[in-house]
Amino acid sequence: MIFNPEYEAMDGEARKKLQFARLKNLVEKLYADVPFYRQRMDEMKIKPRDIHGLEDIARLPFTTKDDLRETYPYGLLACPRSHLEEIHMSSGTTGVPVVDAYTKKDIEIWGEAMARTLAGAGGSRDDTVQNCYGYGLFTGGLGVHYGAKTLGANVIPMSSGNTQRQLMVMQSFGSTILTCTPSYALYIAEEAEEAGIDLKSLPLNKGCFGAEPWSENMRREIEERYNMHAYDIYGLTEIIGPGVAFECEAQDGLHINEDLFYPEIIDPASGRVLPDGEKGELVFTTLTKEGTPLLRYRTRDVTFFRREPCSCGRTTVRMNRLFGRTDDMLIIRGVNVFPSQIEQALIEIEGTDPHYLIVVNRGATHLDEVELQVEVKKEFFSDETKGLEGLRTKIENVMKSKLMIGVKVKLVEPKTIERSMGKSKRVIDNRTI
Ligand code: DLL
Repeated sequence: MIFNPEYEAMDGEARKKLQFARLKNLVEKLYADVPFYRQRMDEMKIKPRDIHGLEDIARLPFTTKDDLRETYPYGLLACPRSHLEEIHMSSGTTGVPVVDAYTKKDIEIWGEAMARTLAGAGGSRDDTVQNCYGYGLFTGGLGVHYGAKTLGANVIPMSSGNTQRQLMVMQSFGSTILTCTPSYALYIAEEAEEAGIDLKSLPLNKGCFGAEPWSENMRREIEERYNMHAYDIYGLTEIIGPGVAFECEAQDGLHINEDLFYPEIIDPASGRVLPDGEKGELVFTTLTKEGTPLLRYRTRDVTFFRREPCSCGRTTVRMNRLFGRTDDMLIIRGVNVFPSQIEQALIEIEGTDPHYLIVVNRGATHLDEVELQVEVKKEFFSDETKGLEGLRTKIENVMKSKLMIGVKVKLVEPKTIERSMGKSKRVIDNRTI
């Protein structure tokens, strides 16, 4: 079912007109109300009146994660603070705080975008959504929640974790849609198997999975283990959270809600806009947002666009499943982590050298496990084991509080981590997805 055919199945030319009107409005607003954007546009000698067509977007400035960091927390706010209704922040908070501040209308639009997403997977008001994305600052939990409510479905706000209880609820309430990260879906499946629960016999028949990279292999495995259809959903805190793009029942690319988020693919090196079909960095402009609207936000995610008609009847552009990122961001159990954050935290801990290696594995449980190998200063290493154990626990605690993920620390002797003549290799990612 198409949740909102007026916009999702809109005639292409009419949509372009709508996008242009919204873009023009946005640029005027940003120039008038957000000093950061006014300054950028002044520097580039472009005024809102110079925007005559959609293609003129290429003349407007980009916004980057660094810009968000420098303007944290309220520098990009485009409305009075009293108009805000909710604030979210990206999961990897410390190094790169990314804020999304929503007005009442922004939350309504989020609900709409997510209702489209759930409907894309075949969801309707008859469904019971077991929502195991984390509730809180992370956008996954509440994003799905608002979408389910807008759709008129029943939502069980489980949040992630406590797998035994997830299984109990799944059986008792007859959940029909599962929403969580794909790796958590597989983890639940393992636990079910161990507990002798036959997932295939449950009413659960579809799932919306995203927030981390996954593959066709993982899709097949989830579909097989649950006897369900598994759909890829995409979004990011900066733009709205989940609800930016979603797969329909054709499972053939993700439809972008392009009346709400204007998408571009650029060459990450030159910033040049690339034609449809060419792989590059995904860029979004928020077309209706009131709280923290963004102009040409560089997501660092890599994909390409397809515009041929889809069998589902939606006319929106589709993006391919993501190929990866242009930066070194890791997604560990749904939490965004930059190696630089780990480095920053280590520098502050006495007794360690800034030589480290992050090893990421996805074990039999399908959950990400991180081992952080850290070199210990010479004087510390000759110390008694008690001191070393204390240091190890301290690093683990610091990482837990700064990164919000658990890491296993392995202290190693000075000069054991391989030195590099060029760009040092800080991460060994053994996950095969
Ligand atoms: O992960 C929002 C979300 C919640 C999306 C629930 C889908 C479902 P952030 O924590 O800001 O927001 O992380 C955004 O996660 O730039 C991608 O690199 C990655 N990502 C999100 N969805 C997918 C996906 C949420 N379907 C970052 N496939 C993005 C691959 C994804 N990577």
